[in-house]
Amino acid sequence: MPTAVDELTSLESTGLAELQHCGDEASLRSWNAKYFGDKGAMKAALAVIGKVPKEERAAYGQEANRVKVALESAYEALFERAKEAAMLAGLSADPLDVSLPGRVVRRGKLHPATQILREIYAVFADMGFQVYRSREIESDEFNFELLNMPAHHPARDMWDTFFTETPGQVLRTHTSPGQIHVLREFAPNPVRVILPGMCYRNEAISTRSEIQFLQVEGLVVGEGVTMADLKGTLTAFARRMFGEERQIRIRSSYFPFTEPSIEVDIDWPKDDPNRDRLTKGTGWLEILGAGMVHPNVLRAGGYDPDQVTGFAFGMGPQRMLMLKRAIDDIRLFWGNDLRFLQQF
Ligand code: FA5
Repeated sequence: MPTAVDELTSLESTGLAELQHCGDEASLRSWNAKYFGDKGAMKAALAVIGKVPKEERAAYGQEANRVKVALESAYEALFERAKEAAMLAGLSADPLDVSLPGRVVRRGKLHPATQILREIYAVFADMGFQVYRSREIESDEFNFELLNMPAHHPARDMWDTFFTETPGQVLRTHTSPGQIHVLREFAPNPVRVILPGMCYRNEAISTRSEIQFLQVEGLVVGEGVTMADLKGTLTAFARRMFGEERQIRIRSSYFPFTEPSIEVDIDWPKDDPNRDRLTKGTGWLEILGAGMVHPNVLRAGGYDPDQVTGFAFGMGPQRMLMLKRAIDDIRLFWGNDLRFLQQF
């Protein structure tokens, strides 16, 4: 009469013999289910260990483990071999020509407007400015009134505005209302921030003006801030942005929220044939408006104009990229023409 251990040994030899007959992956898998599945023979052999007579139990346990490992490793070796054979058969049936050039995966790029914004952030970051974001839908109060432009003020004509269906809510016409948000948040501490973002105006669309465009506002407030600081900051900025060889022109101007006010122009590249058309024959393109923060604006922001002064500016990053790269039409920015975008 065979002992329980003998039965294990014969399980091993039947198992190995059957394995030799498995020619492909499918038959190997069903062999595996037969021996190692939930109701498999090996599982059953391990489950009865408790019923084996005590004196045989240790030997049975040892033998069961040996048989299990032997069957498993024989199976795995054959399975690997079958997989490799299947892959080689597939390759010779459907050959892969490794000498064919691969398909180029084009890398995505940042939009030129984002690239110029980041250049601007880098220059101002070096001068100690923080980036502050504020909303694109503003109240009439923030867009105009708190910036020293009451309802009747003729200066409102400079910004032909898109109104929303909610009374008193407008698409901001410039980033300047952000000044009030910053002042109210920082008062009474010193301020040195830039505020980038999208602005909207009901403009006659042209090569230099869009109805939707970016601005970067700047605001510095503290004790003893002067016009000289403003000119120094803007000149240093323009030198880094455009290089030493480009010319900067500062003109006096008017904004209700600054006093005095200035505008800054940069000379269009002299060798560009579009120079006259884009600069209306002047050779200059305006990039920003600026000035010393009006006392009424400081008051609206919670500061005492007898204690602190400040300067502010609002620049057009798209105009700056036009000047840097002689781009002849601002409409190219949002036109989604890849032939334009891929050049950056
Ligand atoms: C203003 O918007 C003022 N808020 C600027 C300012 C800020 C003055 C703080 C004083 C203190 P202006 O409308 O000139 O000013 O616009 C400023 C800049 O935004 C322009 O120089 C130009 O570069 C850009 N810009 C204005 N309108 C457009 C437009 N329609 N399309 C593209 N860029 C524009």
